[in-house]
Amino acid sequence: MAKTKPVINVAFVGHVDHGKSTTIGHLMFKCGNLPQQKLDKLKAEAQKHGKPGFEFAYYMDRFKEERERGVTIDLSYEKLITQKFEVTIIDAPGHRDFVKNMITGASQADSAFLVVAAKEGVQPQTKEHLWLLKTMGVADIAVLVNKMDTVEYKEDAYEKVKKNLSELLATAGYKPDEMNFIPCSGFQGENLDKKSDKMPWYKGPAVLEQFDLFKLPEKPTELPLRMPIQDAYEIKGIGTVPVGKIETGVMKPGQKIIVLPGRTGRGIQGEVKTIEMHHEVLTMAEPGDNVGVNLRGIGKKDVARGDVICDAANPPEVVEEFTAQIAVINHQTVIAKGYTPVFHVHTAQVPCQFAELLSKTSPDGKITENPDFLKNGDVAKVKFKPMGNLVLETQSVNPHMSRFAIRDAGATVAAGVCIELKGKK
Ligand SMILES: Nc1nc2c(ncn2[C@@H]2O[C@H](COP(=O)(O)OP(=O)(O)OP(=O)(O)O)[C@@H](O)[C@H]2O)c(=O)[nH]1
Ligand SMILES: [Mg+2]
Repeated sequence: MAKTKPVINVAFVGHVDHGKSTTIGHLMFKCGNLPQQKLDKLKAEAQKHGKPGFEFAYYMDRFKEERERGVTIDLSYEKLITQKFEVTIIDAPGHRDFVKNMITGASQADSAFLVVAAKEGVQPQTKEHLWLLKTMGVADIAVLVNKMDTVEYKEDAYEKVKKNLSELLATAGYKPDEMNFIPCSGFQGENLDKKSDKMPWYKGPAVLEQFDLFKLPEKPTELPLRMPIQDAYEIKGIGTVPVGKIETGVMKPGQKIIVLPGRTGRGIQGEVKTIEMHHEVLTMAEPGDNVGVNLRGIGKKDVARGDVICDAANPPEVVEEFTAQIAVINHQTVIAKGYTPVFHVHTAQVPCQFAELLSKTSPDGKITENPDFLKNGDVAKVKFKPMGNLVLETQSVNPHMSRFAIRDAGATVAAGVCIELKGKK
């Protein structure tokens, strides 16, 4: 079936418990995608687990452990048709233990809602997620000031959060003046599908309207096919089905592809058999499409999260070493040569060593060549050596495949972009 509306991927991110899943679930209910009967069942289940109030979140939190604990652990996806778009909503976990899943979600997003609870305001993962959005190239974001019911829908509470967030957004390089800050109550259902009469002081869009205000993402169709694999399923009667978002290029049935780095590090050749999105068969998929593909010649053991499906005629290199520009966001002490944290690149997670510190600019503007160490606030040029097989491209060749986040001991230490690389022989 042909697609009727342009597709955008919108992630909900932000600190744990600020109401991302609840807001999505309630919006789905308002839009008729979650029937009353099913909601009643979810409500009963939430009661049973001693989690009253989690019924809307349960719509997105589908795993047993997520429901028992009342936290989102992995990403979940939901389709919503708006006036302008076919939206894939990506519900990300806020808990700090699951930031790596949030990064995968951010790597798939075109736009995002940063969700902040009105009373709690800016919290650690509000900041961390914002930096990660920036790193993963999500330029178009709106803020949801949620749980407005807990502050009696008062304008001054909203203004306070807006002010704090604006400062944070500006430091991360966003333009808060050009962004929407939407007050809502995900739980009470205020300002979700239509403007709330509880907040007459608010003149901006409701959440549903904001989807249509996001910019239609550019589609880099002229670049070669790159589809980072988010997961690979084995489906009875069909075979191996990798799923993920197409970053660049187009994919068509019959196309020759190579999956890189693959298990061997040298890639594995195959051919696209069929492409599906939301259970519909596509004759062509484009950048931004979140698809499942059946590949001829490729089995479940050949592919995993972090591999990239590439145009066989124009494959990227598996990286021997690379130079990148990084910003150090959050490190306990100092970073020196030899440090080997985990790099999150598209959907891949590979340890890379800081092989050479080439130069740095400190927050005061001072430039140091060959510095001995890096610390928070420094922007640096560094040569890295991957400790495994990794596909990455330079910003000039393919910006969509050039960004990464560096994580260590459960925190995002730095973020960066690849500017030069040397491939493996
Ligand atoms: N009062 C009030 N409570 C809310 C609102 N939105 C969510 N909650 C409650 O906040 C708790 C957490 O909601 P979730 O939707 O699971 O939060 P989340 O941001 O998805 O959490 P993680 O995915 O684990 O990061 C639940 O008890 C919800 O009922 C709201 O608008 N008002
Ligand atoms: Mg959640």
